[in-house]
Amino acid sequence: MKRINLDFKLYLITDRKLLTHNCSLLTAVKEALKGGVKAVQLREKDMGTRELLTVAYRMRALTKKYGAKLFINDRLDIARAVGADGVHLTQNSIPAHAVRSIVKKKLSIGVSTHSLREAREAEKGGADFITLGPIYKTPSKLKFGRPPGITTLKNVTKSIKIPVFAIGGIKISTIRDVGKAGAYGISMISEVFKAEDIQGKTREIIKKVRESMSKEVRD
Ligand code: 3NM
Repeated sequence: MKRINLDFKLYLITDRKLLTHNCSLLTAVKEALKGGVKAVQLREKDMGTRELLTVAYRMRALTKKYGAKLFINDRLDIARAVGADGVHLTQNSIPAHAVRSIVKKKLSIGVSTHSLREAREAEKGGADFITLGPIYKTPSKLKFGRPPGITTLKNVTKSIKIPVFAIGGIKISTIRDVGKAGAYGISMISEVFKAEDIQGKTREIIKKVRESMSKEVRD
């Protein structure tokens, strides 16, 4: 059976548009890293390629300094150029199996999924982990209708072996519930980036994750 050992439980995703307290994306991520976050996904969908590459290089240097992993949303080319740890694929990206055939074991692959079918497909394609969501209502995903929610999360975590990160509207107050539903970890944007004290908030989230999610590494 496949050995799974991811050394992070909080998967922070960036969105510079959600920063409300007058700080830059890099400063915000630095605060989260100081608060203990160990995995960051650079996801700035509206950024042009050159600007994204520049930000990705800086993000690589910063995450390395704090011993954290860096994933790049969708862009395998940028992930390889900056020496990221992984690429995070969407349902419109090149599929996991095609990325795996290029990168072999050199890069980790995360995949965004929204149903059991997508989760199974990602696992079969060689993904190292998935996000599954939205679990709760979240403004950027309202256009997709009713979220798959906790029921789908339970179903997916029972059915696949790779780690599942719950995403979408996750708050400190709901970490316990997604943990009980079998999530390996959580993925967040606004709970971290909308905080006035990003470092303090990250610490609080990590403490809650430690208290309420399984530490197990599954074989
Ligand atoms: N992907 P917040 S939900 C980027 O369901 C993203 O795949 C989702 O932001 C999915 O933590 C989501 O602020 C938004 O709700 C997560």
